[in-house]
Amino acid sequence: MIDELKKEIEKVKKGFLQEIDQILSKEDLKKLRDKYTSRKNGILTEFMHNLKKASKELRPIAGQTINELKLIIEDKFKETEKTLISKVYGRVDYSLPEFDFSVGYSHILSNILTKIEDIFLNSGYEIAYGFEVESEYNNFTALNIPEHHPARDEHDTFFIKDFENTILRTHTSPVQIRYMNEHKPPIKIISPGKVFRKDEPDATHTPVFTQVEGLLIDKDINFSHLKGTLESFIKSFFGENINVRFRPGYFPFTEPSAEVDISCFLCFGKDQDCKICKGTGWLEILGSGMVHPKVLLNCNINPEEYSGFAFGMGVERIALLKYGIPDIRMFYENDIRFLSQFG
Ligand code: 2NM
Repeated sequence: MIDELKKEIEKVKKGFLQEIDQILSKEDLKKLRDKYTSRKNGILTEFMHNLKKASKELRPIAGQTINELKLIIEDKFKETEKTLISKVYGRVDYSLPEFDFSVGYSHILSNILTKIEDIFLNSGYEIAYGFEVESEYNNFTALNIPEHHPARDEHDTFFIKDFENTILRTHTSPVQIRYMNEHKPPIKIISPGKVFRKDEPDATHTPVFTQVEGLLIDKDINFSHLKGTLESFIKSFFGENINVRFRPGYFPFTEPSAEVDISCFLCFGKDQDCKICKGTGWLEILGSGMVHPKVLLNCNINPEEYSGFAFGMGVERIALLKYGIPDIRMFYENDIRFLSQFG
């Protein structure tokens, strides 16, 4: 008797699972629900009715068996209600909120660097890379930076512990030193990359920042080549309407040396309280000069035969000025609300 009931229930269960698998609409699901659970003539209700006819001994176990079926059927209905939509529309539930499919983009500093590189690549320069860990010789000595120059102080430079004469490069000039040692002129390169200085972070300093330096060596290169090259670069990068000014400067590795300013692209020198030029009308953007003969000699280039110019710029500083960004640290905080504005 109980075995018969179990067989019967197993048959109903199998039939139910097959039926509900075919369901593709809410209407059909409701019909199926009525067929099995309707209080008037649902299959489960009928089982319960028949239970009354069972003997006292059999009733509890029969009731339990029917109940188990009821739970299975109810669970399956609940599950089907949830999955019905995705079943009908393929695998996607169009009622769910959309995924955040935002696509990545390159960092603002990468974009600026790429733009700088493209301008020089289009003028026939090659890109040279070197090492972030360098010798004191390549970073300082070869560049005519004297033994007791403050830049060599351990307060300004990261020394590698337990390694003599080993530091993190403070500029990308050692790339040019290596390149000059390995190549004969003509030389026409830029060297972009990370540089390291032991600065306390503030609105305009981070201990790691990005630099691009350039170097051109050939016969009969003079200061007018430097001027023309940098004016042309600046107009390509900032716009044709920008004016350029060269001021005398000093670097141990160039002679003469010049600081390069551009006219303020925000106020054109007309706003005494200008946020970026502070009313001066000019923004310092580059350091430059004719490569010092001693530097050429250190790299086995004859200064009687060859001359050249070099320049350097900070990528973060250019980005700060270009977009009027108040704090250099914002580039590295990786706050999407900031970075996405340049994406
Ligand atoms: C600057 C400014 C002026 C420079 C010099 C050299 C080298 F290796 F050729 F001597 N590389 N870079 C240089 C010159 C860099 O950065 C503000």
